[in-house]
Amino acid sequence: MQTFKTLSPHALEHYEEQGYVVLQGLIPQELISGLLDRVDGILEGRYEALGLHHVGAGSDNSPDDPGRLNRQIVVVEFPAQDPVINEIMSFKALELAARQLMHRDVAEIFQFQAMVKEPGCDNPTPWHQDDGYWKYDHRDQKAITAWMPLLATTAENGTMWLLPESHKGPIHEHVQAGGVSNYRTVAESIDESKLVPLELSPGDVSFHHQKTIHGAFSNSGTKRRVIVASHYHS
Ligand SMILES: O=C(O)CCC(=O)C(=O)O
Repeated sequence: MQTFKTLSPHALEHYEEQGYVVLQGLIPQELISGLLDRVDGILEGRYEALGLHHVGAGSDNSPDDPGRLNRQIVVVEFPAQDPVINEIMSFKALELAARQLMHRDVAEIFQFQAMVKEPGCDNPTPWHQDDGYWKYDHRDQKAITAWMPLLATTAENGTMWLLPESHKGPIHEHVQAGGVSNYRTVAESIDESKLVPLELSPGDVSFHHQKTIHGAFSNSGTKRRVIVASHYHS
């Protein structure tokens, strides 16, 4: 497991230039396996959803909404009442990295989510900027997402793809994805040939900027995709 107090100049520069950076082996494997059991257990009803904000479909605006097939947990209270979710939400190395990447003295977690894409489900995550939802940039606030696979992610199994350097542009206009979805997507089409897949192992963390365009294709592989993400602002 990697521990650190200060990010390397290389990591900081990669984030500044590309709008994201991967830190390998940051989260201990015991916490990863505990979280995987917790996420599956809450979605299957084996564990109680303690004070959780939302458990169920990722987006469920209409019966035609592909977002319905994303099974999701969203927590907006901190500390979280679930002990394992609280452990990742209060994981110090994530907060330290978020602070340094945002160049702020403080990084506060304001949301946690888990998202499952089972093999064969037609449930892409539309291309979006997180700040298309949050609008922190308009208030001169910073925000960052720490995205963490609980199982290995590949280009085939619905990993997240990022558009490098897109954080240097504006907040784009966002519209409802597919016209039926609660998910939002950038209104203009993006150059998919420039997208980069996050092929990561459990324990790795990818941090992305609030303006970096990202999303995911459906899981066309044979292995499950289970990820969690913590969102920090300052
Ligand atoms: O993993 C995904 O499908 C999308 C996650 C996402 O949009 C995020 O963590 O900001």
